[in-house]
Amino acid sequence: MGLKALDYETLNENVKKVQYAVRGELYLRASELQKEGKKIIFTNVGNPHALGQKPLTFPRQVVALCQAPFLLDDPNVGLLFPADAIARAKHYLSLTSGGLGAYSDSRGIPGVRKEVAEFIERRDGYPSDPELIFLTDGASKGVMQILNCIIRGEGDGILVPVPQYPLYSATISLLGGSLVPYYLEETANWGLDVNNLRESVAQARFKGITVRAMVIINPGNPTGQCLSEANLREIINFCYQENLVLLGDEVYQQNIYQDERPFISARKVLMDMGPPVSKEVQLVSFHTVSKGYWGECGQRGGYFEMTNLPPQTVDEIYKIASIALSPNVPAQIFMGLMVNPLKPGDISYEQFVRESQGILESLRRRARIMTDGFNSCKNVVCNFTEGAMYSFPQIRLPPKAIEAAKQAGKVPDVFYCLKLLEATGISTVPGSGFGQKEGVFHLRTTILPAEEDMPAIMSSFKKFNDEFMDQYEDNWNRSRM
Ligand code: DCS
Repeated sequence: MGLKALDYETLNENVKKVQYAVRGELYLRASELQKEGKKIIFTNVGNPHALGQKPLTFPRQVVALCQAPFLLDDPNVGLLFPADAIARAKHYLSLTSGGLGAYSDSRGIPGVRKEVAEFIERRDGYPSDPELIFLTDGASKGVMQILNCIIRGEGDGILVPVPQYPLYSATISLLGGSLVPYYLEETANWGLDVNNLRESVAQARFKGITVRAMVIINPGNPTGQCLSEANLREIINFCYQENLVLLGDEVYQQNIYQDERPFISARKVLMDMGPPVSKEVQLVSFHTVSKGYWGECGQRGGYFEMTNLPPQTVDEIYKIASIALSPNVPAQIFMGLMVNPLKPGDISYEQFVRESQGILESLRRRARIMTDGFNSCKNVVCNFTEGAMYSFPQIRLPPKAIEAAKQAGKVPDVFYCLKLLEATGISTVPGSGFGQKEGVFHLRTTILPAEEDMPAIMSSFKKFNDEFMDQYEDNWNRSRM
């Protein structure tokens, strides 16, 4: 008998090439240790509820009622649910064709897409067309759909920031395209220098690659930086000159921990620039219910909005979305609730504000505790987390540690992160999973562990790190004597 299609040897090579470190070697080892009874602090994934964040009450009340519509007929419903949650549940149910158990339109429920368009208009000050908004199962699925439409083969390149969230590298590999890296400047707070972009494009072209699109992650993952308006304008101009589609990953737009650079959307900057740029540059922007103070990762809700795409392309994207029939319907309701939140005067408003502000303010404090903690450690330097959910310290590994890693058959930062995991139970992602400059090492943690646990986590990190450094530096120094 010959090999079968699902025998490993004959699998689609693109599938085998994919690497996704956020759930890679470190995560697998952490899961093993957990099974053996060790206490693991999972800081490898930006998954707030898994680290104890409580869901916001109002959206869960609304979705609970949508899931169990018979409760709406119960005369006692008003004892358990506030009137605004009941009204909102009825509103969303009226938008569905048969409740949460029915497929929706493949682009998402029209009434929810209208709420998204109204949100974008309020945020940016420019009208948005619900017909150009598609709801998706998390932002991930949207990114995959759009990259799928762009990448025709390995001659097609996508500009991706390095370090980057590996959804991009993994999807580009899977689709058989080429990743064209542009480096973020660590010494400039992970800023984006447009000259680096030009250099990257020139190098790719030299190799015969057609650069088709550019990804920005704002605020950045894993780097946490917030792009300034001026920087966004430069990026958009660059896309205009180079004829690139701009993919704006804006899933962390609520997660901002500094006041100098509030979030500004790529779409607003594009519109502010006026014609011809605002009429020419093709932009797709992504958002999610997984992040912000919602953190509803498990619900899998997202959307993308398309700007300056021709109607035939939008139709093709609709056709492809139709193959999967419908995005997850409960998640669409979460998206509606996120973009159309309670207003002052609503019965549940104050509680909602209290809960959401509480989460955001705590995240801001945790961002500070983590950065300060890392910067107090030997051979560790860390930019402040301006936004998103991660801290990305640089770990300056002594040559002896790099040598020891080689001996162990490990990439140096994987070696360090494994030792950290074994010693402290802190499960991180090595910087190599996101890409980094040659010979420079990092790790990524989320800033999500409970605030009261933070001091203990940081001191256990420091103890491990400083001992690790002493161990390998001592050896190094002694061997040089
Ligand atoms: N874009 C970025 C930049 C992300 O960080 C993530 C998730 C996504 C898109 C996709 O999110 P959803 O599909 O849930 O909408 N971040 C992963 C991470 O780095 N840790 O946790 C998940």
